[in-house]
Amino acid sequence: MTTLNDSLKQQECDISLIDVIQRILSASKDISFRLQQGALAGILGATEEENVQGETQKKLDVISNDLLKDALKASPYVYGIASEEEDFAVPGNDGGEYLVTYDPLDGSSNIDINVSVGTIFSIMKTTGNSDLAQDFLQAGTNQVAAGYVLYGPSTILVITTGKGVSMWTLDNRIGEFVLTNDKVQIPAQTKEFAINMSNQRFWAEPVQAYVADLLAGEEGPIGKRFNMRWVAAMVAEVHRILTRGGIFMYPWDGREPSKPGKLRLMYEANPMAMLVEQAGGLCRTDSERMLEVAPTEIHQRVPVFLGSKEEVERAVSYK
Ligand code: AFP
Repeated sequence: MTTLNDSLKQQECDISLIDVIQRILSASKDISFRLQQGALAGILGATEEENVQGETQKKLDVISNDLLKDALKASPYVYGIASEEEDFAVPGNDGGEYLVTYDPLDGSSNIDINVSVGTIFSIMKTTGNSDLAQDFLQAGTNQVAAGYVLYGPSTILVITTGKGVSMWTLDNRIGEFVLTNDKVQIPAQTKEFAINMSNQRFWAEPVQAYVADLLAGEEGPIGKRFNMRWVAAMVAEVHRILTRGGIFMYPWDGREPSKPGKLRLMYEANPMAMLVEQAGGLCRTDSERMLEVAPTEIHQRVPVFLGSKEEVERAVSYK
């Protein structure tokens, strides 16, 4: 049986990177266990706190964030950490070489209804910038590894170190991730799209026109009937797309207060972009390749169009 460590070594990852990845996974196994316990663990419901985005934090958001932070801070190889649930970058160890960004529990509003959520992570190298917050502001092309752990009917790790994408299923009997797909590929074409249709009236004209063409089906200019799916957790949408193709969109919209999108570049869009590109798909903002966006702040938001190559090309071609 190929172990994850063997696979990472075959991909020429050094010991320090493997250590960082294994620490993320050990925290994720703990998160997976707590999610499975659900109400039995007394963890559901909101805290009184709000995070930096002004959203109500779920208790398990806070617990997951702390589990990951503690695991990573204990690594001699981690120089700094940035999380959706931390207002500012958190220092790690001075001798460390890696920067880790993560969304500890993406889709957390799904927890109380027992629907899939996940942990998304991205790993880069420090540039040596003495200002830690600035050190993080590197384009997604600098990521050395990215992935997510999806907590669904089974717990699945999806990971890339820049040499393709593999999927690993957590075998709870042995507490290890077991390789279940070593060559994840996204089909170039699709008939499935994902977008929060309730925001339709706020979208910009090109997105209005593109989605109208999708809805027009066989009679429209695209000439095929599309199905729609919306789990409301990016991690689950991306997992569906890595499994059978599709397009996922969270575009800019004109709601007030105006934001450039809902999703965050550094710990949602960039790691997903690396996975999607490594699996043969595309991930773009409305104007550029996601991995080439020059970040201006850790909690920056971006519009996202990702998935099957030909469909993403079509979506962003509307002007
Ligand atoms: P939460 O982690 O706050 O639940 O947000 C999840 C998310 O950022 C992303 O995973 C989804 O794609 C998106 O929100 C769903 O947003 P809607 O609220 O528009 O359904």
